[in-house]
Amino acid sequence: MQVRIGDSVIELVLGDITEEKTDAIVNAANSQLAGGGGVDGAIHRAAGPTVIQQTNELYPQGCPTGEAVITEAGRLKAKYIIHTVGPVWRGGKHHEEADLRSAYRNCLELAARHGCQSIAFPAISTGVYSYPLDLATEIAISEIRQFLTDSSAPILIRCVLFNEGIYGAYSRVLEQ
Ligand code: AR6
Repeated sequence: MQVRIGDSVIELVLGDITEEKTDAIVNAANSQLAGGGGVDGAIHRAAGPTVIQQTNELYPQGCPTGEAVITEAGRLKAKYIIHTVGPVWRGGKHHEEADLRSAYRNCLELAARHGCQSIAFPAISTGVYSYPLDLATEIAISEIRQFLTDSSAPILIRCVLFNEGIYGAYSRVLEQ
C-alpha cells in the first residue's frame, strides 16, 4: 500500500527490514547500542561485525532514548543504518509518546542530512519495548506525514512490517 504526500511516498510492506535496498534502514536499538534481540539482532546478524565495531568507536556513550545515530551498513544492501532508541512502554505517563515521536523525527532528520532519498522503518518499540501497537502506529504515521509535509525534497519512506497484524494496524491508520 502507498500514499503520496506531495512528491514523496509512504509505503507499507510486509517483510524483513534486513533485505531492504533503501539508502537507510532504521534499527530499533537499546541505549547501550549493545545489540540485542528482535530487529536489532536480525540487523546485526545480517550486517556483520563491522557495525557494532563502528557504534563502539563512534558512540561509546550509546544513544539516549528518543535520539538517533548513524553507521554504515556492513553487508546489508542499504548504505546506512540509523540506530534509534524508542521508549520502553511504562503505562503511558512517562513521556513515552514524546520519546517515540522524537525517535522518528530524529531518524528522518539524520537521514535527510546524509542525503538519503529512501528510508525503511520497523515499528519501533512495538516488540520487546511493549508499546501498544495502535498507539505506536498513530505516532509513526503522524511523524512521517509531518516530516514529508514540511520537507521539500522528495523521499520514499517504507514501513517494513514484520507480520500481518502490524501491517493491518498501519494500513488502517494510513487509510484515514
Ligand atoms: N524486520 C522488520 N521488523 C522486525 C524484524 C525484522 N527483521 N524483526 C522484528 N521486527 P523489537 P523494540 C519487528 O523488539 O520493541 C532489542 O533487543 C517486531 O515485530 O525489535 O523497539 C533491542 O536491543 C516489532 O514490531 O524492538 C532493544 O533492547 C518491531 O520490529 C529492544 O529490543 C520492534 O520490535 C528494542 O525493543
